Amino acid sequence: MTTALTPDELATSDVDPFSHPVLADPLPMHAALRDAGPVVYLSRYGVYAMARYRDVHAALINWQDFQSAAGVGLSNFRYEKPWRPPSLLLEADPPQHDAPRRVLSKILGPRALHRLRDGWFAEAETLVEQVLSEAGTEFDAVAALAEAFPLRVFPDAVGISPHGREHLLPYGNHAFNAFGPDNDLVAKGAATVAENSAYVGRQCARDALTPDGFGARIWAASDRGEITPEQAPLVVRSLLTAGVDTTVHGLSAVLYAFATHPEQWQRLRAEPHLVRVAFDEAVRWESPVQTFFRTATTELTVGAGTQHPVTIPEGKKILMFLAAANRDPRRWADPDSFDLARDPSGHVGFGMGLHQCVGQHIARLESEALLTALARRVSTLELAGPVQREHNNTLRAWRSIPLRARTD
Ligand code: OVM
Repeated sequence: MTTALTPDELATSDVDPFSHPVLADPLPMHAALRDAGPVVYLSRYGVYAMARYRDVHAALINWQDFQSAAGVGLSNFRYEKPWRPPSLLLEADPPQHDAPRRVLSKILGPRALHRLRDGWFAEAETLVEQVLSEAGTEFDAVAALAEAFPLRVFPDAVGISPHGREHLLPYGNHAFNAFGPDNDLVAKGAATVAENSAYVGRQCARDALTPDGFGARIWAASDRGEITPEQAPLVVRSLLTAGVDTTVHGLSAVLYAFATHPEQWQRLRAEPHLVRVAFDEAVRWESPVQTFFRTATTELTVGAGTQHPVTIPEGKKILMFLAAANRDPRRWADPDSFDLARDPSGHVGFGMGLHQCVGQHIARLESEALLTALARRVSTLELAGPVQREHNNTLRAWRSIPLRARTD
């Protein structure tokens, strides 16, 4: 007979996952949390954490026990007012979650993407030509490619105005910081959050959107009664919140991976079909979205049938370390290597289950277009100077990746 560990008996850590030293290099903390047990109590915040692939995966597909509607950040919507009206997708559970999700997954599905494909591949070729001719062989891959490409294609695809787009990245950056504690990173965004939010809010109105973008299609779904007219602007807001910074840091991750793994770049050039696996392997390896919280809907027992099941009280937050799961040696052979020979499918970098990233096909198309254009023109890629991270409570983000790209 085994008995569940109570909070005072279970593995406990006083690490602050949102502190600057950890954000600078989170991998040692990920390993320590995985090794401490299937569930670890984070005493700083009074929350539970999971870092092993098996447990993170199981929790993500169990939306009944691990709810999203109380918020997927540290703050619990049962007790604290959210900083903005909650997302109808991310911060909702069935049944309320389902209609907005169905609408958006159709709009961002394979047929929509097929229409965009040739145009985005041409845009990527134009951008790469422009960077190589104007900047030459040395440039900052974050500004010149990872930010420039999504900003060139995605806001147009949504159908927003060309004016004011400089608010998009700071808004997303703050939204991802806001999932963490009320620390210096959140304070840094506070000065501009009102104007950035007001900008994003204005772009969600029907008359602010071009007639055949994703935004107009969301409003058309409300005309058909698939969602209500009150829901439509919030669904547009999800695209503008979740669709920009994530792809910027995902593209940065894959460019950094190739710059530091020259043999993998040669392999990609020899086998261009590997562009698709390359992006998913980079998302596994880097996990641009590092974490999300869930909330226990009832008292939960994790690891029932194991020697030390853990009880999580009802209403407690549980931090899911997607990044730690994606490098768990219990699941992945040689998890720290970036390797195009691996099958990265099953990674939890886009989440898993009902809430799995609805924009993942868009993200893959962006990277496919950009990497294809680069692989055609660039024979060798290397770092041209020290890289700089941008610390964020949720994102594994970059400020600068100086690259040298040879075209001979
Ligand atoms: C949203 C959303 C969805 C995924 C991530 C995210 C800021 C936001 O629906 O607003 O991060």
